[in-house]
Formats: sequence, C-alpha cells, structure tokens
Amino acid sequence: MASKKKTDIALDKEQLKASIVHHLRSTLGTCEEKASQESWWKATAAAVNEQVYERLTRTQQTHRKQDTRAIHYLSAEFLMGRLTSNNLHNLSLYKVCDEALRELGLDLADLCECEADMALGNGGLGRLAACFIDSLATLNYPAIGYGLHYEHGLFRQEIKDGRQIERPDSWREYGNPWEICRPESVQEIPLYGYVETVFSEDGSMKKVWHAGRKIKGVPWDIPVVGFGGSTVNILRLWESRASEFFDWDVFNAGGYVDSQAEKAQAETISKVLYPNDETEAGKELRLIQQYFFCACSIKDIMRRYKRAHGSDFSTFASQVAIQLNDTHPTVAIPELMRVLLDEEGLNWDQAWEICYQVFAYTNHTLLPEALEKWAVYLFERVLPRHLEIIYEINRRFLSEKVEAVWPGDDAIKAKLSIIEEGDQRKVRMGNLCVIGSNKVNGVAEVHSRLVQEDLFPEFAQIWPNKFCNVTNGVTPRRWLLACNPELASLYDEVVGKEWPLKLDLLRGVLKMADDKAFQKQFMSIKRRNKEKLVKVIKAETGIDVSAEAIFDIQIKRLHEYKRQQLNLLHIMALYRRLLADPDYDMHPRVFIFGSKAAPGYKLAKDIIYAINKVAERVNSDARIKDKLKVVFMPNYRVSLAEKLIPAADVSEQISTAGYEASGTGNMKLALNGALTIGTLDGANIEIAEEAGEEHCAIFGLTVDEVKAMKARGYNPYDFYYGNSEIKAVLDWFDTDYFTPGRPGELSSIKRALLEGGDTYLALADFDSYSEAHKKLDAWYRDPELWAKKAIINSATMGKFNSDRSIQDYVDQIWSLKSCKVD
Ligand code: 26Y
Repeated sequence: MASKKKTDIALDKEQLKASIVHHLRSTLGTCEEKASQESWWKATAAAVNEQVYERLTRTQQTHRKQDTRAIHYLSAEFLMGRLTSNNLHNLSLYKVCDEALRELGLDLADLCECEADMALGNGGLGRLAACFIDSLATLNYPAIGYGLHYEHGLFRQEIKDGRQIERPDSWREYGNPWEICRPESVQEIPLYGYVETVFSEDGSMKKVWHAGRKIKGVPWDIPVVGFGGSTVNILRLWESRASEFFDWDVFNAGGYVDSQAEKAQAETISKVLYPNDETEAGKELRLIQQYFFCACSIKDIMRRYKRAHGSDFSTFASQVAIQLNDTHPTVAIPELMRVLLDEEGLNWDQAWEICYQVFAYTNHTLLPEALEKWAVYLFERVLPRHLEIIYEINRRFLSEKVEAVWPGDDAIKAKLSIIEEGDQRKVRMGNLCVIGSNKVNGVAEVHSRLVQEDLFPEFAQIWPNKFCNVTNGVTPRRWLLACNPELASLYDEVVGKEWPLKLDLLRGVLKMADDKAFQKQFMSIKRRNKEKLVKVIKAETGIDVSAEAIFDIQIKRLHEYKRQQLNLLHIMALYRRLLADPDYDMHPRVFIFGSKAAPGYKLAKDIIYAINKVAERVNSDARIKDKLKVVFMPNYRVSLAEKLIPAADVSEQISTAGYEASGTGNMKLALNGALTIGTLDGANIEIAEEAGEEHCAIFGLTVDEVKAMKARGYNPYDFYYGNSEIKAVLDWFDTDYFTPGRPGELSSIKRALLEGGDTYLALADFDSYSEAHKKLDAWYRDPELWAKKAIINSATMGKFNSDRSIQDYVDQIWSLKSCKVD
C-alpha cells in the first residue's frame, strides 16, 4: 500500500499518535510517563499545527499568485474562545484524534479543557468578528483579521458573597500553541509631537509630522482554519513594545525620561482590553490602542500592496477592501489619507477617492452612550496630523455635500459636522465613518432601518444608496457541529453531512417534526445535554438542579436594555405565587443566568447581586418543593456558552424593542432547539419569521409602540400602582427578605424602575412577559407539542449561518472572488 503523504488531510490514527508522541518528546521536552494533561494538549496542538501550517503556506502562495481583492477586517475585538476542537473539526480530524488519544490513554475533551479561552472581546461584536473570519476562510475568500494582541482579555469573573469580583485574565501565561510571532513584519508607529509645514522651492507645500515618540508593533498570527481545511487565513494581532527610537528634540522639554518607564508605557498600549461594552469612556489610552492597531494594519496592507504593485496606486482600491467593525477602528480613515498624502505624494482628490472606495462601516448599536466621541484637545495632542486631515474632510463635506442639499442651513451643518461644538469640542467618529465609507450597514433588518431613519437620516438623504443591511449570523461549525455532537450526528443521518456548509439543508428535518420516534430521539439528546449541564452547575456553583425541569437561559452581557431585571422580576413573581399557593400549577423551572457587568456599571453589578441573593433564598426554600431554581453561572465566556446552549429549553431574548441591534445568542440557542421568549427586536424578528411566530413566545411592545409610549410620557408608577403583583415584587426589594438583617441592599433596582423612570420599560412589558411564560409552560407540558416546536426552531435557522452573512457582505459591499486553494 502506498504510504500517505504527511500533509494529506486523511491523516490516519497511527500517524497522528506518532506525531503527538513525537511532539511530546521533542517540542514539549517531556515523555509519556510524566507528561501533564497540559503537555499532552500542547503536543496535540503541535501535531495539528503541522497540518495547519502546510495549508497556511499553500493559501498564502495561492492568494499571492491570484492577486485578487482581499478583505481586511479591522476590529478592536476578536472573541475567539478555544481553538483546539474547532481546528480539529475544521480539518476533519476530530474523530481520528479522539481515537488516537484514547489509545494513548487520554481523553480529547479533557485535554480541550486545558486551553484558556482567547477572550479578546466583550461580547456580541467580538464574537461576530470571530464567526466572520471562520466563514471567510470556509468560503475561500482572501481575508485577514486585524486587531490587538491584548495581554489580558476580558476579566475573569468571580462571585464572592453574591457580588462580581474582577480578576485579571491571563490567557497566554504559559504559552499558547495557536499563535506565531512574526518579527519580520514589525512596524513602527508614531504618536504625539507636532506638524511642520514645509514649502519647497517650486512653491508646493508639504506636511511633516514630527512624532514625539514611536511604538513598535509586533504581529502575532493566529491561523484561521476554514471548514474543510483548504483555506487557512490569518488573524493578525498587534502587540506594542518600546521602540529604540526616541526623539529628544521634541521630548527634551520634559527633561530626562526614565527608560524603563518609557518601556512600560509602550507596553501598556496592548496590555488590557477595555471591559466596557456599549459605554464609551473617552480614555486617552483607548484612543492610542485604536490608532496603534489601525496604523500597524494600514502599514501592513501598504507593504503587501507595494510588494505586488510598486508605487502605482491606481489599482489600490480594486485590491483592498477594509471593513470597520463599529467605529472603534475609524482612525484608519485619516491614517490611510495621511499615508497617501504625506508619504506617497498623492493629491487630496486621488487619496480621498481611494479611501472612499476602500472603507465600509458596520454599525452595531444605536445607544447614545456607545457612540464614540473623542475630545478635540486629546486628538490634537496624540494625533495632530490626523486632526488636520479630519478638519479638511469635514470642511469639504460641509461646503460641498451639505451645502448642495441644504444651502445656508447652519443648524443642519452643526448636526452633521464631524466636530461637535460646545464647551468641549469633540470628534464624532460615527459621522467620520459615514462620510469616509462607501457602504454603511446595520446588523439586522429592523436595526438597519433605524440606522437610516433615526441615527443618520440626513446622511441617508445625501447618499441613499450608501446604507444597507447585513443580518448577522453564527458559524454552525462551532455552534452546532462542535458544541452539540449528538444533535449534529442525528442531522447527518437525516439530511446528510453537508449541512455545516449549507445550513438551509436543515429544513430537510422539518418533515420529521411530527414523527414521534424522531421527537423522542431529539428530546433525549436535549435531555443528555441537560444532564451534562447539571454536573457543570453542581461543580461550578454547588447548586443541585434536575434535568426534569425546564432550563430557561439568559446569557449575555449585563445591561439595563437587555433587561435581566425583567427576568428577575418575573422569577420573584413566580416565587410569590408559589408561596401564596404551594400547588400553583407550573412545571419545575430552572432559570440560568450567565453575564458579566462592566466594572464601572454600578446598577448592572447590583442586578448580579440581586440575582444571586434571590437565588440563595429561592434555592433553599423547601416550601416550593424544587419547582423553582435560580442559578447564576460565574465567568460567562465562549467555552461556557458551548456547554449552556445545547442544554437550553428556553432562550431569553427580552430587550426593549429598538435597543438590541441584532443579538447572536438568540440564533445559537434556537439552532440548538431552544424556544425563544422574546420581544420583536433585532434578529428576533427574523428568527420568528423563519421559525413561524407560533413557535416562539413573542411578547411586549413593538419598536413603534415603544417610541409612542415614550413620546406620550411613560410613567412607571402607572404600572406600580396599577398592578398589585408588580407593586409587591418591587416593594420586596426594600425588605431584608433576600438579604437577612440588611434591608435596602437591593433597593437600587426598585429605584431605577420607579424614580429612575424605568428607561427600558420593564414594567410596561411585565404583564405580557408573564403571559408569554405561561404559554411556554403550557406547551412544555405537552411533550410532543414541545418537541415539534423545538425541532422546527432548530431546522429553520439556516438563514443565520455566518456564511450567508459573509456572502451578503461580498455581494453588497466587498466584491471578492472566491479563491480555491488546492
Ligand atoms: C465604545 C466602546 C465602549 C464599545 C465597546 C464595545 C461600544 C460597543 C461595544 C460592543 C458592542 C456590541 O457588542 N454590540 C453588539 O453587536 C452584536 C453583533 O452585531 C449585536 O448582535 C448586538 O445586538 C450588539 O449589542
């Protein structure tokens, strides 16, 4: 028999075993007898990397040869999670590796637990970027992700006495086998200093930025293995280091600067991810982070372009597309302008034409507190040349575009200006993004409508064709194939093995939705997933729950608009009903939360505390006979989501309509057979369209009703005095029922809902939410009805494949050609 080449995809078990043992000895420097689980995991990763690197090289050769347009996805966050099982699945090596390790006396799933999550993101936006680069590689598109190599990702959450404590996350403390340092591609980035205007003899004028200091950008590459394994793209993350360069002319005024302090300052830039999600703080270090990774990335893009095309920029825009993941990388626009004008000698019109064709912007939020604005004085100090360029972009925009549509209208100029006037002048990054991009998209149908109608209406009037929608998606490889292997193989049997690429094929399961035997199979998989979660809950929290109960799950960042407090109010109402009537008719329910609060978001932290205090009281109350349990799972993260999602019966998607741009957890939960209890917000609307509204528990005010209620003047006291259950529950917060001996510890929640005005209309939606829960309860008691609905939900989620989202970006925005790697 001909021996297989080492790089063949069909690496067999014996080869893999040999390779793992080889790496254990020669890469990890240990041996079978004394190796730790951690060493075995790293040896396995090293064996897998032989496959990955080979494909990476081939991909890069192919992309260089074909030289077609590539997408550069700029994002301050990439929430990658763990990579081992994902890479094995995408290389079709999971099964063979599982068997190989078993013969070595090891368990692959256990080894995977050695890996720390790569938590280089806060939540939805960061995880979306991770799903997107998976899909780009899977669809064989030339693509590169650019971001920051944070030394510490999102904080690790501990719960002490019910309260959130933040601990540093050290994901690479003992090395990470999936990253490759690339010293050959280091960049130097200028900061601070001043701009000199230089006139040459021919009368022309040039701007020269004399930097106050320079920072070194060191790239770390994470291979991104597409499903099927033929394309391996990279995620390039920049780490900051001190540079040898130091401009004494500029800095001398400050006197002697200690060189160690200098080094520490430089390294601070990529030290830590800002843990704020949707609340902008305007910190200098964050602006520097943004500029640092954008400038490194633009330099990298330039270097690669010039290698292929020299200094002829006429084809730059047809070769390069740059997507801005929210406004965080906006400074890439004036940076590319600066490079083209000051370094490459193009004139303004040439440079602007290129920028405009290259950039596109995705908006992820309408919340005013998330819209980035930087103080002009800060910009001027850190990036003086960029501020000049922004002023010129603004001057031309106002005098050419705005003046043409609204001649002489200063009010509208003030509104659309990139500069916000006032006590403290500010740079509005959203306006800059819209002006500098050829396309602007929202992330779900309703959100994209609101981006055009409410957030940027005048811009949409100037450029009606600039605005579009790309509904979010999630990768079915991680979020079904890898996290729910039993359901995945059931689907293999029914619709074949192609569904991880063509998720619409799952509609082939619909014909089985009424089949009793299939329903049994489907629900027994759910049952086993729940039983696994029961053990995890016990291990993590000490709480005993039964897999008999309905598992009702809300997992997402903690924010008032996401309304974890509404969920809590309802739990307290159920508890009250059970105390009043021990025979209150309900199927046992376990409410499970997973959520991190921004460290400075006081009320969000109070809500976590309240959930934990209510949980303690409810879980230890023998009177309610285990009909109600409440679990707060600490340290919610990607790898925990992978355990929670396959075990969910009910998916809580209960944001105030108009506030959740899309949501992506909603898609993952439905795909794994959970029924949605949700408002008509974000992608919930499209989920209900796909599954059929009758298979979801939709409740609450619509976007238009929310607007109307707010316009009329919403008064939460109407609901407090008008609904005795709401009143009783809110008053409970003031007692010491949940915090014995310490009354008032939970009062801030009541205050926010009454005196605070209940900004997110939790009280207005309470009744309809409670009714929706009763409907779910009734459905659950009819096992066949429930199974049918769960199957239909899962089978109709094909639209929410991130491959479809990427294809939408390609068709509407990027115009890329797929580039098959042999
Ligand atoms: C300005 C800074 C503090 C900031 C940092 C992170 C602002 C926003 C964010 C994160 C936003 C985010 O994650 N948005 C979510 O994006 C998802 C992907 O599009 C959506 O599904 C989700 O609805 C939206 O909240």
